[in-house]
Amino acid sequence: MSGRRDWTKETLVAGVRSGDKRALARAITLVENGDPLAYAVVGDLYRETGRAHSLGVTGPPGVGKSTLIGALVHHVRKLEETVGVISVDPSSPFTSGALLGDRIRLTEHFLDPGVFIRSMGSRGHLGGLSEATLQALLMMDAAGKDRIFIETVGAGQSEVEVIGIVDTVLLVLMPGSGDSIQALKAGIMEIPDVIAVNKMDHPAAKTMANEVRSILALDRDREWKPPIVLTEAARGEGVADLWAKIEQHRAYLESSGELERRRRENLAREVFGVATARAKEHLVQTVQGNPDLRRLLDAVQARELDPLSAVREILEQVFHIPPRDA
Ligand SMILES: Nc1nc2c(ncn2[C@@H]2O[C@H](COP(=O)(O)OP(=O)(O)O)[C@@H](O)[C@H]2O)c(=O)[nH]1
Ligand SMILES: [Mg+2]
Repeated sequence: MSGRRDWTKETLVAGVRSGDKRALARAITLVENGDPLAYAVVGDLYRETGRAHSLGVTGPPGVGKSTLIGALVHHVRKLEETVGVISVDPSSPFTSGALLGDRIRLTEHFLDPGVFIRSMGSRGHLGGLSEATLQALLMMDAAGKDRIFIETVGAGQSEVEVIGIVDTVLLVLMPGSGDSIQALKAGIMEIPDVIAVNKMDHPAAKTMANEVRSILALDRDREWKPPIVLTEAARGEGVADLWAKIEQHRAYLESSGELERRRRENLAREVFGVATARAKEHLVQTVQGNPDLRRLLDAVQARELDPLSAVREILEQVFHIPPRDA
């Protein structure tokens, strides 16, 4: 028997639609490689998406995000819902071969047909990591997963962008993650929808929770008050409570109309983001490949042409954008 199977758009679409793990895995690999076939598959399936609830799980390294996701998957499976997990944490990919202690909770789910777990590499995507992650999310959605969890390390621009595609944002902290507290306080970090203070077995956990509570209290006119839940992910403590809060947020999103508003905003941001990245790529390549345009840059360097005149000329030639001034 041949191990390889030649997928076509039709077999991929049908496979993803039926929830076939191999088709889903293949489709996501194609997305990661920027293969046009992947975009055709997403294009075919897109109308069937929008059913899944997506949860972004963010926070500093080591707070217990992966462990907590494992515990949440366990909990959700008991409720007979299906789950897709996407990890965009390059430092701790979920691999089926991993034997490290903190991955055991997830590896127990690798054989469960109701769970699909996937790491996303941060290889060069024009539209950034969020582009590939969104495509993967859409395919898991089309594959019928009820819940999609996305793990990101809460630092850096690309992680912020990735978190920008989900419905509900869960921030995970632990006693001692003072940087995140500062970031929340300074307004650098968007207020998440739900906060878990993990490692509640640590003596300083309650103090930490109180500190977060006092920061959130400053923000009185927010309609949705982000709940704070103490958890011990490694033992599953507080996980049912955390899930109840995530569910409350989802219900709030639906009843308030916020879900539609948020998705519209997220998708528009994504479309503009990817379009901007593509336009930039086109600009760079066109200028590099065109001696006349390159000469404009030389002329700027030689002080024969001012920078904005060069801009005007380049935009006109590359994008047919007419000069602004009459
Ligand atoms: N004491 C304690 N350790 C935990 C808890 N949750 C996770 N850990 C441990 O913290 C470490 C980091 O966990 P991990 O899930 O990989 O964190 P991530 O980097 O945020 O994904 C691992 O050694 C976990 O076993 C907890 O509730 N209590
Ligand atoms: Mg992790």
